[in-house]
Amino acid sequence: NVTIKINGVQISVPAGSTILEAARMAHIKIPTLCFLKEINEIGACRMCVVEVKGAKSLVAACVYPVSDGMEVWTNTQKVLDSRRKTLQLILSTHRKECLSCVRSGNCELQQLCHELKVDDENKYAGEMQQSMVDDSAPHMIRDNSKCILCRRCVGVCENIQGIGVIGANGRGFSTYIGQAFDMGLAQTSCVSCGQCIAVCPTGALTEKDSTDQVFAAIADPTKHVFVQTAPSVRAALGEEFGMPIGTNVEGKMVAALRRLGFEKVFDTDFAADLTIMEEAHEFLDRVQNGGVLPLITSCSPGWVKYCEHYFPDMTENLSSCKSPQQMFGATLKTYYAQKAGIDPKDIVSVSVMPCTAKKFEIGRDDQDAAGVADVDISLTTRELARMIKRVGLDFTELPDETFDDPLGESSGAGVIFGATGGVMEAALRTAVETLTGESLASLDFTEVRGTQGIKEASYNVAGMEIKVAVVSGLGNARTLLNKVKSGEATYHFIEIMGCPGGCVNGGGQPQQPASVRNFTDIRALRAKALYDQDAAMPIRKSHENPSIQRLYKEFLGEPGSHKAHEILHTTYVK
Ligand code: HC0
Repeated sequence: NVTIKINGVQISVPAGSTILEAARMAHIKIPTLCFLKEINEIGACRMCVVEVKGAKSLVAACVYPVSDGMEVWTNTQKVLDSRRKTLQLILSTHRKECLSCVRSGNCELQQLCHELKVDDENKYAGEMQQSMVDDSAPHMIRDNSKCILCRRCVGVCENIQGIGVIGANGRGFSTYIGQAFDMGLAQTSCVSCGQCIAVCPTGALTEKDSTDQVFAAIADPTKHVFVQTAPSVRAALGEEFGMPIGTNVEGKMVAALRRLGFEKVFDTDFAADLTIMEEAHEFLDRVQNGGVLPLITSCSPGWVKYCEHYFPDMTENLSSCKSPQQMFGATLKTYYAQKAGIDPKDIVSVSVMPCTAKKFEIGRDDQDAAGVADVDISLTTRELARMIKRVGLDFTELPDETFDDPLGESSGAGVIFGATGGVMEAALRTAVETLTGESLASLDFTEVRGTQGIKEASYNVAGMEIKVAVVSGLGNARTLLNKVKSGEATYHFIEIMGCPGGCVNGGGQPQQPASVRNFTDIRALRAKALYDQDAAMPIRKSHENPSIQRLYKEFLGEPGSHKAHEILHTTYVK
């Protein structure tokens, strides 16, 4: 440890801490804008400047390490004036559309201006950047007139996802974030993960909003509008209404969707169970009949697109299973439509996902079991929150309600899909019992839990050694797949999720500010909500879900049947 003084108060902190971290330990908040731990540590924006005794100028607290005997001041006039000037200069080129901006209320720039009393927002008014909007991609819009050049999007795309399709173009006043050669984002190998949106402090990056389309469909008397909600939405939606991170709001979410006017409120978790039935069957088939191994999960559309772009020779390893979102839509428009006597063409199938790549996935080829799109509109968690706010529902006061039958029944295995390792654990629960013919003594495969980017485990099942790996974040996927390709590592089964931590940290989830993200593991808190729900459920294995059993009995036959293949499986592009 080293001993330092902050604002005259002595404190002992671990050697190697930055001033920002040391101040946090002393319960002193230093504002930041560009800094995101492990994502963007470039010390560029100068919001976090502090005075250090002996230093010639103000230093950036986010990257400046403490040393023994250091004296720091975080709140002198010089410091406050400097931060205010930084904000005034940012505002001079910022399109201040704050009344209607989608980020109004949780914009980090707005919050800082408020805290630092920047009330002369036009102080340096002058030439503005030319407004450039890129709406070429299926999932998002970038409006550079609201960009503050913090480069958090660039950092997450390059350093975490290892994709790097965006960067700073131009120099000086003309600098802007864009793609090489000014291509549209759609022309690059962007995989639509939306991590850039999740880390953007302002309204520069947003998902393509489909809320008006959903309201219109609900108001159309000729349409039957059904909704499904992904596992991890319930673990994060409450944050939009001021609830603590990691609060499971499943019951209130169902109540809200019903009050919004959806005809039935169903659960993607049901389809997660269905995915397990098909994927476990596919896995055992490949193991027993010499199929391509390792089998790699295919439920994360960002990962699937990444595989097609960057590891095209491994698309044969991908499971042919559609994602649960798509399996749900396919089942809704075939099995359920038949049962309910509704023409699939009159159904509007809406999903609520923690994901922006799901907006891209709904338009992929071979995702139309009933001859029409399996899913018509995919909303993010944030868009659902906007809908709830627009109609004035008092979310926190809603009663807890339950999903509709039969596509609303799920097992604990379906619930944990939303966290990295969850799909693997769910698959193991079913595959191991199928292989051994015996009931598992413990359902908890704790080796594949946790937020580490790469996890490995090996299980002895019926005398066979099964080696598995679980990966989240595409940079980690690249690391692992290169080892698989070189023969350095061998596995039978790999789960890959595009976003670090899995869907709980998806690009469509509520945006937490840097002041929270830098000091809290939001992935772990949201994941815990799902594992707690699983532990408390009476049915925790996909193959024991009675509605799934009925679906096979009445409609699909066996897992892997011809009909199941027609409806629930898909193909990939090389
Ligand atoms: Fe996920 Fe899914 S678990 S990808 O992470 O598999 O988005 O939450 O809905 O489809 O079920 C996201 C989350 C899903 C799908 C499921 C899978």
